[in-house]
Amino acid sequence: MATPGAESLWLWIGTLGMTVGTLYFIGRGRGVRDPEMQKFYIATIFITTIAASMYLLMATGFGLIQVNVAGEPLDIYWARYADWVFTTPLLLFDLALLAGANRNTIATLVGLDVFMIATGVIAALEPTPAYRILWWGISTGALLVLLYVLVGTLSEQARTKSAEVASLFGTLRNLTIALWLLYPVVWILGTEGTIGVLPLYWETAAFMVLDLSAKVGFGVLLLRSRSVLEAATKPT
Ligand code: RET
Repeated sequence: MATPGAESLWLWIGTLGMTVGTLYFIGRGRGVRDPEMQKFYIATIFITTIAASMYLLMATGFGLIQVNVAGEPLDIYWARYADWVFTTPLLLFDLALLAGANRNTIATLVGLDVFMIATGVIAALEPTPAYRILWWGISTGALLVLLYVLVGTLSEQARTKSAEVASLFGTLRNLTIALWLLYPVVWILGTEGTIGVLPLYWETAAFMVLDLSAKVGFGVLLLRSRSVLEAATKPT
């Protein structure tokens, strides 16, 4: 275990933001009785609950380890990956639910997603710089295929839904594409990559802003209107 440095400021802000998001989503979900609609609230509340606890783990230093890369010690926040491996499938589940996706599409998306995070963990722990980049490339490849399924198959399924559902799906899908593509960029520019343009302090800030937008921002947009969620759960 290592001690977090000045970047812990951002980790505490992340913890607070995810906690506030969780409480807000719990508030929004009160009184929702329809089991199909409850799925949106359950998934979204779990997303920020998991993130809040993993941010706390990082802020308190437990979620941090040191690995040796080319003989030099490197600080790795492993708790990020523990967060992402559960929360990114849940975000995709929310999108799939909105689009009325079938089981095969959901399984494909979740499978690609878990593969992406797992190969990202290998990239983070690998001691040889060239192999770190190789695993980053494999993980980024999985992300691109995943986004392709999102734009193709899932968007096609969303088009069978009512106009307002299809429009909310479009907004959330575009937000997801824009934000998710930035993760591998921050990773490779940051301390995990070999270029090292972004110091740990700014890398942590960047991931915190991305995480809050991709989770709390996403959830606020998704749970904003009950009538849209109601329309999404009705067969068309
Ligand atoms: C890693 C490193 C290797 C390459 C790629 C990555 C992608 C990560 C993504 C994370 C998304 C996280 C979200 C969190 C929600 O708050 C693992 C950084 C492709 C896409 C949306």
